[in-house]
Amino acid sequence: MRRKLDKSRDGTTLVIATHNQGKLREINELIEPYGFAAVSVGELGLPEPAEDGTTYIENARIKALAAATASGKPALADDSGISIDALHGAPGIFSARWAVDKKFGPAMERVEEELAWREALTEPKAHFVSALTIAWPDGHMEDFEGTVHGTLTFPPRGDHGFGYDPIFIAEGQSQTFGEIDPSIKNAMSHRADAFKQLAAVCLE
Ligand code: ITT
Repeated sequence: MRRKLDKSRDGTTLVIATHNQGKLREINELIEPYGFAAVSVGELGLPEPAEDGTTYIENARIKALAAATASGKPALADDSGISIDALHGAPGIFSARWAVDKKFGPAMERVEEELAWREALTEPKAHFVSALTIAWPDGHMEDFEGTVHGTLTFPPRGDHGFGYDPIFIAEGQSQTFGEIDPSIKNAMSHRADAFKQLAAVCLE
């Protein structure tokens, strides 16, 4: 049975199981119109579980369940990444790990180098994926996965967003996710796609 968030039972605060401030900002904007306020696992002082799943959904479930169990409240986690066709889907679930010390300048340079080495730098196709999981303290979980397709561009452009946003141009756009207004990204992104599905099932 699918489960909705019920404000009378669950309250109006949703624990967001991320330590990534960019994601937190975007998720906050997505849940706010539904009357929920976010509190992050960082603010609650909860530890980061090991993300040793082999899929986005497995990792989102690990993060959401750990946060729901530790806080006693429903928790929402996002596991996401970018897959590049010419790199056979890499970095994929390892997108965060390509950013050694959380530095995305070198991670985007690595993407460019790997594409150059394969002579695949002409409008390389890529897509972002976001898996969103809501977990309740009793262990019930609901999962959703969203995608946005586009192409990569080098050098990186724009200061908005986070992570790989400065090299990604979504289909139908001419500016990178780093350049466009954040509200436009947040209406068409992989995270927005997953959230639309989540809202249809779990929110009023
Ligand atoms: P949490 O696990 O604490 O949520 P994280 O940054 O480690 O934070 P992930 O393990 O899900 O998150 O790694 C996802 C990486 O994929 C993230 O670090 C970004 O580099 C990239 N990514 C995901 N969504 C993105 C987006 O909307 N724009 C740019 N890069 C994104």
